[in-house]
Amino acid sequence: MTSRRHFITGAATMVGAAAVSKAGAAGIPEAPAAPSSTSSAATVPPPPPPNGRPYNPVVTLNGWSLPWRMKDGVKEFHLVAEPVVREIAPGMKANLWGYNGQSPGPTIEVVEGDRVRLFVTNKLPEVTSIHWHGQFLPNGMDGVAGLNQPAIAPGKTYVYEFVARYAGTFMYHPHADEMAQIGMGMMGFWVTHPKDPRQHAVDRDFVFLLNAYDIDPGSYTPNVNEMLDFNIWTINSRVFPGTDPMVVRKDDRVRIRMGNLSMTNHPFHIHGHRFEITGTDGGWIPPAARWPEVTVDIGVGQMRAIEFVADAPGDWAFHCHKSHHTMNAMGHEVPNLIGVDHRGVARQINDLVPGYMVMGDKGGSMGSMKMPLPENTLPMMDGSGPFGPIEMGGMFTMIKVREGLARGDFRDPGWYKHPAGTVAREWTGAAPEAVRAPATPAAPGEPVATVKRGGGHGGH
Ligand SMILES: [Cu+2]
Repeated sequence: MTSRRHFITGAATMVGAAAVSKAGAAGIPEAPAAPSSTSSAATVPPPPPPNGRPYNPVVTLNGWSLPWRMKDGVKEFHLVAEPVVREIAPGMKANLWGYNGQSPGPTIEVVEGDRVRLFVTNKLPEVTSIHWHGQFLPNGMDGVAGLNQPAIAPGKTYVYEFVARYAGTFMYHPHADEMAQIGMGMMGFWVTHPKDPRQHAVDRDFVFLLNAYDIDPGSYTPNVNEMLDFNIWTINSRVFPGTDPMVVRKDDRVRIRMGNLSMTNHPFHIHGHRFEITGTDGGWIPPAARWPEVTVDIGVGQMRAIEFVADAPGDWAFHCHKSHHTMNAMGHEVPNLIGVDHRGVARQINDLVPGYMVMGDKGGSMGSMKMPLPENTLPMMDGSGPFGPIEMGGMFTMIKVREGLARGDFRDPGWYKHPAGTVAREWTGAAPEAVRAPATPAAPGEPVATVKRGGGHGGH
């Protein structure tokens, strides 16, 4: 019998995770597929752990947690890297790569001190590997293809094994042909829970990854040679209004853990509350060192855990603060036409192109327009609320705070019913005179619109 010690020593001697032979395949745990069909991306709150040590499970937004098998005290997981179809939002599907039927892959939840064995089967047309971002592990388990192990060839299964040494927030992603594979959606969340479930305890613990794609309007497959100019900004490969809200009970202590595997930073902003940043991918921040914030910038390759008490009932926006990241695929080689009167030009164009519509002269608002779009293309700004168009897309969701929810009830409660007299309203009386800035106003006839051309747009 090969003891675990022998297994690890052997694996390390062979420099990396060992290939599993055909004969040994019977020993591999089954690889559960995402519980929802590929066209659905419902949030699946995980059940309490069926075995192993107890913990408080996390809720993966528009995702799920991977079941495991206990074998001789080892938690065994099976990830299958494979092509998937992900609905980005109703009206758009994308051909992505992911794990076990979904992109991102399922969340892996273990307890501090657990010995974990992860089988990784490659059903992609090219080599892959998995790097366990943030973990302390033997060098040969770190997953950098070529450096720590041979790349996993198509059709092969490798096994990784290590002890989850400390509680915290982690990710996994390929470390082989990363630009293509991460650009195709290969990534997943990893949470190591504390040994003592009372430590870092919260009432609701949400997790999601930030990713981005370059999918041309009318097409289905990301352009993986894109470096910076992505056009679909996603929370777990979903965009608003396809992102599920985070439903919480009033006065719950709430944690949101976010990881960024896109190629730019995302300043995430909460409405109606303030939070403290309590953890990074490096560990927990001591309470005395925590700052109050309403926006947290999540850099490339970083993770942030924020915590707050949800003491304000309502539907609160939670979104990336880069405006173009809360929009869907858009053309942005467009001059600013605000203030430009082009009615005359429109009339002339209409003679040539009936139905031509002037856009942008009063700003970019399009929530009330309905334009024909190419197949498989989402509107730039979308979603409707109780008061009309929300005009958001991309990295936007909501925190819905409600009184009296049952513990573990994550169902969407619908729109918030505002108490009488607490909604901004139209003023119909006489308005007091507005004070103006003392600066000299622009003289009539001076240009007010700035048209910037050329120079690219690499500054995202
Ligand atoms: Cu952003």
